[in-house]
Formats: sequence, C-alpha cells, structure tokens
Amino acid sequence: MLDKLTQKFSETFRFIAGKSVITEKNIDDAVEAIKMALLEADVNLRVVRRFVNATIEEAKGERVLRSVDPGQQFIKLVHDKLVSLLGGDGEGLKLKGPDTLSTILMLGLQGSGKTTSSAKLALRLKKEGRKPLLAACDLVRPAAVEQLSVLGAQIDVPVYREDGAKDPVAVYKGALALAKKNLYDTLIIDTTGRLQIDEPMMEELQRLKDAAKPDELLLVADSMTGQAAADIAKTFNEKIGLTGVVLTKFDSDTRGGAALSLKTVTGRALKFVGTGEKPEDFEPFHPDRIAGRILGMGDVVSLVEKAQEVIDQKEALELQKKMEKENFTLEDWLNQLRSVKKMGSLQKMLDMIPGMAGQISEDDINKEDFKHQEAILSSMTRKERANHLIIGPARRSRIAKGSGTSAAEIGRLIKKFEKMRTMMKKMAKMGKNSAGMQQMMGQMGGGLGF
Ligand SMILES: Nc1nc2c(ncn2[C@@H]2O[C@H](COP(=O)(O)OP(=O)(O)OP(=O)(O)O)[C@@H](O)[C@H]2O)c(=O)[nH]1
Ligand SMILES: [Mg+2]
Repeated sequence: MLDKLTQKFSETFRFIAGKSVITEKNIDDAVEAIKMALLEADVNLRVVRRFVNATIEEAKGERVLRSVDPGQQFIKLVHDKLVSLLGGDGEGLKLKGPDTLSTILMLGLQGSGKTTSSAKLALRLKKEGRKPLLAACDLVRPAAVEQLSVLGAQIDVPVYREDGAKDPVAVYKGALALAKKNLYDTLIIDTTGRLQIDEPMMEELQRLKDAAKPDELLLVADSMTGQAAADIAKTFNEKIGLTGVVLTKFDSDTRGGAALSLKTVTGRALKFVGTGEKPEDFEPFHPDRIAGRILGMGDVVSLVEKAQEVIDQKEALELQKKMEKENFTLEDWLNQLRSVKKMGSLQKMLDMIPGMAGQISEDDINKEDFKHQEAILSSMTRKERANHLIIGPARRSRIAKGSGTSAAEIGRLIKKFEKMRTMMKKMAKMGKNSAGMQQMMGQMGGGLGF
C-alpha cells in the first residue's frame, strides 16, 4: 500500500533526520523531493502546491530551524500536514440510534466496488451490534442482484430483492417496508454503476435519494484510478451531494494519489478503505495511521514521537533564565539527565552545539558516570534536590546507601554541581544571542558537566 510514496519519503527523511543543523536550502531540497514524490503518486496538482507552500512556510519559521532537533521537527511538521491533508481527525458514519432506521446509499462508477463494499459495510455494522438489511437496487447489470445475494449469504445478512423489478425506487420501498416490519436498523442500498457519469445515472440516483433521504451517501471509488477518483467524487458531490467516500482496492494502490487528493478536492471525508476482496477487508480510514504508513512507519514515526517528547522552546528558555540566576537545581539536573537519555544519541546532541561539533565525541563521556549521577540524584529527596545546601553528613550517608555509592562521592557530585552552575551562568550569558546555544544549554548542559 502506497509503497512508492513511502519509499520516497523515507529517503528524504533519512537524509534530513541525520542532520544536526539544517539550512533553508536543506528545507527547499527536502520539500522539492516531497513535491516530486507527491506528483509521481498522482496527487492533484493544486493539492500538492497547497501542501508544499504551507510546509515550506512553516518549516522556515523559528519552530523548526531554530529548534534543538530541526530534522525531527521538520519530519513532525510534514507528518502533521499530511494528517490534515488526509482529513485530520477522521470521520465515521453518522447514523441514527438503533431505534430508528438509518439508510446508507452506495453510489459510484461501474466496477468501483459498490456491491462488495455494501456487503463489507453490512458485516462491519453487524459486528458493531446493528441489524443491517441489504437492498439490491442495481437492476441494470445482469447478475448484480445475484452477486449481492451470494455476498449476503456469506456474511449472514439478509438481502431484499425483487426479481423482475424495473424501478429501483420501487425496490427500495419494498426493502423499507421489510426493514420496518422486521425491525432492521440499517438499510444499505446497492445501486447501478455506469462506465461514466451520465444523465440517466444521475437521475436514477437523485430519485433514490429523494425517496430514501439517506443518512449517508457514500461514493465508492477505485483508489487505483489515482486523482481521477477524487475528480469523480467531486462531480458526484456537486450533482447529488455526498456525506463521505469509500476508497476500494487500497491494497493494490501503490501510489496514494486518490487518498491524498480527496479531502482537498471534494471537501468530503474518506470514511472507509477496502483492503482486499474478502468481506472482512474493510477498515475505517484513520488519517494519522495512514500518514504514519506513508512516512515509513517504524523509524520515522518513532522519530516523530521523540520530537514530541523533547523539551519545548519555552521550557528551554526557562532553564536558561534559571541558569543565568544560578537557580539551576539538582532537580533540573536530574531532569536533564533523563531527557538526554530519552533523546537517545548523545553524539547527535553534541554535534548540535555551535562550535562544539566534532570537538567532543560520545566516547569522551563516561556513560558509567552518567548512570552513577542519575542513581545518586534519584536517591535524594525532592527537597534535597531543590536545595543542595541542606545536604549535610547524615543526608549524604543516607543518599550513598540508597544509590550504592559512598558519602565521599556524594560530596564530589555536589562540588561538581556547584562548579557547573557557575560555568553555566557564564555560558548562558555568553550564548544569549545564539539560539542554538541557548537550547543546548537547556537540553543537556547539566548532564555533561561542563
Ligand atoms: N483487491 C480488492 N478488490 C476489490 C476491493 N473492492 C472490490 N474489489 C473487487 O472489484 C471488483 C468489482 O467489485 P464490485 O463490488 O462488483 O463493484 P461494483 O461497483 O458493484 O461494480 P458494478 O456493479 O458492475 O458497477 C470485484 O472483483 C471485487 O472483488 C478491494 O478493496 N480490494
Ligand atoms: Mg455492483
């Protein structure tokens, strides 16, 4: 699914995620690569332009370029833009409560997957505890009624059919009467598809719509037709009015143009995707999950999550103020140690310090020291960490016991902390005009002890 797009995005991101400092040029290049990938995926040109412009503008803003982790912030930005392109929070069906009958009208071009999707939807609703009835209102294609009956039997959902009927509205009325009599709560109407949008088709759909006043009008479109699917949806929406779209054959869609263009082109939500030929192969559409898939799941998505966890700018600024005033406490130090641990690669952060890149390597820092410090700090009480001056001999030996170290070590750590604080004050002042420096100080200054 969406393989090509995923591959292209991953390539771009691998490049940019590995950079500790990114320039406007890097962003231009990355966005250009994304633009090409989207166009190759057959995404509507207008949609691509809008996406690209919005991304570039924000990516060049403070939040990305000046952040501690510009690569990750950039990826997160693209991820968020992609989610909103795909429809934001996602939208489910809007049906009435179980005591009132809800009606769903399925429409679309020939072969798009209406009949299959009607059955899939019925199965899904049945599993959710509803009582669906299928109505065979495709009276044009020979064997259409039979096809629906076979599917209905397979999923154990009844199908209303009138053999020899000519008027789909009459069949709908028959289905409605049966639904009321037998207390079905959801009526799903399968309709005729044609090779292209034509007047007789629209007329028939309009008549069905007027009669049934459906709660949901779902356009079924074949995702493999790329942005044409979005154009078709647009036309149907203008002529009949839709409440949502079902994209079928998502399992074979290696490009993604339909899914990505749909919301912007039609203004209608993509509600479900068909992911195979079996009745179970049907999923609600979750923009965030699909964005994750497009961005290459595993590595990239975890990067995005990391970026979300990392200290934000405001926090970093607060820390800087603390450092300037020598208000930096052992508690802050512990937090720093922990957030360094969370970030994972120390080297990457070291490389972010202006003038520091390549000067210190991860090997120069004793990782055992790191663990040691964390153990000691964790054994202190909050009060002690807030004010290290209260840590006298009795407290020292208690902390030593708790952390498996010695009282002398506690003494050394506190000395080191005091020295560090003085250093930090100087550096914080020095680095005041360097945004990168400011944040690095906030992010990690404490942990490294310089
Ligand atoms: N792989 C895959 N095949 C699908 C999916 N949905 C439908 N199909 C297949 O697409 C073909 C057409 O599906 P139908 O449900 O008959 O399409 P239709 O819109 O009802 O077609 P007409 O009634 O002729 O207009 C069938 O062979 C389905 O098995 C899907 O999500 N994935
Ligand atoms: Mg059909």
